Amino acid sequence: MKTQTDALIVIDMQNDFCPGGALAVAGGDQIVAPINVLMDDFAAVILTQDWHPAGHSSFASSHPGAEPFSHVEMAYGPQVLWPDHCIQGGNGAAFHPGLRTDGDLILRKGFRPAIDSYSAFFENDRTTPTGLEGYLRSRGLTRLTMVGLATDYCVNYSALDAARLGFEVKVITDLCRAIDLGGSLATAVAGMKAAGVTLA
Ligand code: VGL
Ligand code: ZN
Repeated sequence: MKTQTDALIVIDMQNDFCPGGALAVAGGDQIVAPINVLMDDFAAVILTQDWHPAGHSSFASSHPGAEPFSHVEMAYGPQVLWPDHCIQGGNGAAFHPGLRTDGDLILRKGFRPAIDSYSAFFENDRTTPTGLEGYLRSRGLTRLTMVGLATDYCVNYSALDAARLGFEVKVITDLCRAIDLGGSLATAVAGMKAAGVTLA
């Protein structure tokens, strides 16, 4: 029986994060089929979608002379500069064509031009809310299982914020894939463990 307090949060399973995409995560497409199966086990399924306007401030192309994967200091703190990805309405922003999208909620994030949003809960200033916390609380969903892309960025930030907000959080690492930029995967795993996130 499905537990009415359990939600599955499927993070950023979009074309641009899969092989062939603008910010491809190795093996990103391999987790589509098992995630589809896992959806059947949950009372609530939430999908997130990275959703940037063209010229977004997290794109290296918006910073003259900057290379993709370099770092800059934004008003809200350090920010990695990414290749242009997940442009609103484009094919790169679309979900992987094999992914089930019959979940309960599709939450878009990263749509404010001046601020990136890795987490499904807060933008990268760690204070501007996306509204997901309110949705979960008003439905009584207190136990969250997270899967998707990428382990060390959007999954990691979402898990840390959820733990900080008092949700019970599990990340199924087999159903995530990482970008792993300069040791970011090891840092993310250690950080999630320290925050009390269960890694399964
Ligand atoms: C992500 C980098 C930039 C992610 C999104 O989904 O992990 N990473 N935008
Ligand atoms: Zn993004």
